[in-house]
Amino acid sequence: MMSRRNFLGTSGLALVGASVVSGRAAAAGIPEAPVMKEAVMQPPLHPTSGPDYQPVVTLNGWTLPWRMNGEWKEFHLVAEPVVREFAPGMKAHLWGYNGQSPGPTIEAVEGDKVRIFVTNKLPEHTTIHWHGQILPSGMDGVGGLTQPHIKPGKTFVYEFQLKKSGTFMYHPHADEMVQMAMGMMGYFVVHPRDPSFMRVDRDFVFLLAAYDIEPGSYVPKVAEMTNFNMWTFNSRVFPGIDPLVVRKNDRVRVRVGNLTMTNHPIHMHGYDFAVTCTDGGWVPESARWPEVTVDIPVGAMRAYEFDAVYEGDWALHCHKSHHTMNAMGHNVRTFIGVNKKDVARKITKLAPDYMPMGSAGMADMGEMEMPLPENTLPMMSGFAQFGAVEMGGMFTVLKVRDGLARDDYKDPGWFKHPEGTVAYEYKGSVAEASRPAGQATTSKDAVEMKVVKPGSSKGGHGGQH
Ligand SMILES: [Cu+2]
Repeated sequence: MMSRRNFLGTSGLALVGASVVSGRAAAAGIPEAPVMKEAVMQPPLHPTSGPDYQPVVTLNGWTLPWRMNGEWKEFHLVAEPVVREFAPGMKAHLWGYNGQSPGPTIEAVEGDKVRIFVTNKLPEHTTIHWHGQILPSGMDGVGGLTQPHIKPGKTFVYEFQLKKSGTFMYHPHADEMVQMAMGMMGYFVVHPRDPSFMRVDRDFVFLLAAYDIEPGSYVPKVAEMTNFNMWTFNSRVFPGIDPLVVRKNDRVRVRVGNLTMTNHPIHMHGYDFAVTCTDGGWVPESARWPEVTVDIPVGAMRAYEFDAVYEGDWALHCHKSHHTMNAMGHNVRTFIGVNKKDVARKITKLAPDYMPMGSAGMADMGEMEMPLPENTLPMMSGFAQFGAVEMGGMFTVLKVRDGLARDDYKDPGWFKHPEGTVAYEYKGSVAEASRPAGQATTSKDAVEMKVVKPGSSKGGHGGQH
C-alpha cells in the first residue's frame, strides 16, 4: 500500500541498488516523499493496481511512486535545492523536486483522481502549474491569479481528475524566470484508460533545459536570456546522457518537452518517424507526416513514434550545432587557413607548453585533453569505438539491438557492425583534379599570421573588431 514498497518492488529490474532511494518520515495523512540521489535512469514503474499500461522511462531520471487513498491517487512533491551532476566532472547547484532536477515523472491513468501534495523547502515562495492539463481554474497553479503562493515551509494540496491521456509537464508559476532557470520542471504522463490505445513497447521521456554556469562556479546565472553554455536533456549533457536502448522491432515513443527559451530541432538518425502526440493531445493518423527532425517550440512537447527495425548506433541530437557543445566562449576567433608558425615560435619562448590550435578547424579539441578550470566540461568530448565523437550538450545515442529482454535498458556497448557495412578507406591512387591556373586552393597559400606591436595601425589579424 505504501509508495515506497511499490517502488522497491521493481528492484529486481533495477539498474542501480534501491539504496539510492531514501524515505522520509511521513507526516500524518501525507504520503511520504521519496528522494532520488543519483542521475541514473530507473527502471519503468509498472502499475500494481488499476488499468495496465506500459510505463515510461525517464532519461537519467525516475518516476514518482504514489499511494492509493480511497479513490484518490496520492503523490508528494517537495520543492527544494538539489545538486545535479551534468556529466562526470561537473555538478550544478539547482532547485528541483525530491532530490533531483528535473523532478520525478508523475504517471497516472486517464480518469484517475489525483491528489498532489506540494511541500516548499525553497528559500522563497513557489507554486506548481500543470502544463496542458484540463482542470478547475483554481488548481492551475498560477501564483496570485488562481491561488495564494506556497510560502517556504508550507504544504499545499492540488486535487483534480485527469480528463484525458497524453503528455503534460509541471513547473512553477511563481518567480518563474528564476525558478525555471534554476531547473524546476518535470513530466506528467497520463496513460490511456484503454491499455491497447496507442500502446508502445518502449516509451522514453526527457525535457530540454538550458543553463548558464560559468566555469568554476556552481549556480546558474538566472538573468541570462540567450547566451547559455549548458544545453541539456533532463539536466544532463553528453557524454553524461543515458542512451535510448531499444529492442529490435519494438514500437518506440520518444516524448520531448521544451522549457528553455529557444526552439530545438531534435534530429534522429537511421529512421523516419511521425509526431503522434503534442501537449495538446494525440495527433490523428490522417494528420501525421514523415519527419527526421522535429522542431520543439518553446513551452511545448512533441512525441514521435517509430518501429525499431534498423539495428545500429544512431545519433539523436539537437540540430543547432552550438547546442551539441559544452562550455565554450562564443567570441572565439576563427583561425581556419591561418599559418601560426611565426606566432607559435615567439609564444613558446615565453610559454613552452603553448599549442597553436584551430588552423585546420577545431576537431583537435575533441581529441586533446587540456587542463580545465574547476567544475566545468570540455566543449566537446566523448569517445566511441572509432574515436572522439566531438560532441557535448544535447546529444545521445539510440541503440537498437536484437534479442534484448522486455525491460532491459542496460547500455549494450557499441554496435557490432556486420562485415562490409562500415565506411572504409580507399587505398588506390587518387588523381589530382584539374583546376584553372592561378586559383589558390591549398594551405600553402594560407595567410601568414604576424605578431605586431600593440597600438600599431597595421593590426591585421591580431586587431580588435
Ligand atoms: Cu537546441
